[in-house]
Amino acid sequence: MKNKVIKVMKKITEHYITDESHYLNRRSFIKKSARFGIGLAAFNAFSSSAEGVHGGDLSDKTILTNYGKDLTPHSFKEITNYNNFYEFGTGKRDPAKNAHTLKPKPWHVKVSGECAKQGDYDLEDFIAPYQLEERTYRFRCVEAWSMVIPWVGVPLASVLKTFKPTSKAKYVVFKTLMDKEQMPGQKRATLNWPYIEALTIAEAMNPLSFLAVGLYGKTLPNQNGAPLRLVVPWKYGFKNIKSIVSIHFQETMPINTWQDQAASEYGFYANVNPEVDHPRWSQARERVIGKGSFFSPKKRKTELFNGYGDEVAHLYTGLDLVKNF
Ligand SMILES: Nc1nc2c(c(=O)[nH]1)N[C@H]1C(S)=C(S)[C@@H](COP(=O)(O)O)O[C@H]1N2
Ligand SMILES: [Mo]
Repeated sequence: MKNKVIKVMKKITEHYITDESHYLNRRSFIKKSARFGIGLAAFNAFSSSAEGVHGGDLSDKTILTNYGKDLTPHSFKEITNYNNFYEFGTGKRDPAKNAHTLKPKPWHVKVSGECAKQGDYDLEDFIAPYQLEERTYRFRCVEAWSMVIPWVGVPLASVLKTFKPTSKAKYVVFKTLMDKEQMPGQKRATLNWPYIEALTIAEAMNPLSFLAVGLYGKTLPNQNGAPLRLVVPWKYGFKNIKSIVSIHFQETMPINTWQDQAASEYGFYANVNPEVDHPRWSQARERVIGKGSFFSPKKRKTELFNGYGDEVAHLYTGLDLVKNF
């Protein structure tokens, strides 16, 4: 089955890729994917329906903000049918098809480590104190595709401050649910489960950092990381960890899941940067999902920090962004 898929992919690749370096990158991508059984998904762009599990209306409780007011969001259908969520399979359509087994309610978040207010919180209580905001952010996956997504959620900083991190809290580590019944993809060792991501405390406290509980005015569909996921729009998509059950403050830099998988390819920072290529994807340009045609997809130039440099560049003064990719 896998071999068959790869053959088809090669054919598509030849039509799809005009640029030679892209073509070579794709080929090595395909080879590597065959070895690791990951990633071919970038080609499954042509979704039809599958609304996915989509919950309650949040619009009454949500204020609009100016974040992204000049951006045009992708459609709900695009945002919920072209996903990366390996706990439900490695294809872009798999999460929409499979994530119905996730039970986002009730949901608990454990807060631990270097903070005064450790505890086990019911998600309702965890989010209730904060004003929900709608923020439209650009979203950029390291696979060189992008979307625009209207999130609903709360600033991460507001939430983290209430737990009173100590002076030793230099990093915030997030974990996804570990449950093979709810997340059947965890039965296979595709990644080292549970999925882990982290930010420096300064990154986490940046006003752009966001904890999303919804999109398009409704609670998050399971495939987008229900009921709680991280949104850090200046970083590659893999930093945006889904279905969070644990927030842990610590002094040392952790190894995030994709770094653990391939440290030469995925770093800790993962800031969007057109000048630092991934071994398999040139980052100079990005394919805008759903725009243009199959043979001539719409592309745009990648922006440093995904266009959010005014807000976040100061976090990295003096840091070599080539070494610290
Ligand atoms: N737990 C978990 N979180 C995850 C992933 C995953 O496989 N598991 N994939 C990441 C990647 S690579 C991307 S691009 C985004 C995709 O988010 P979206 O499907 O909502 O667009 O989720 C990120 N968060
Ligand atoms: Mo991604």
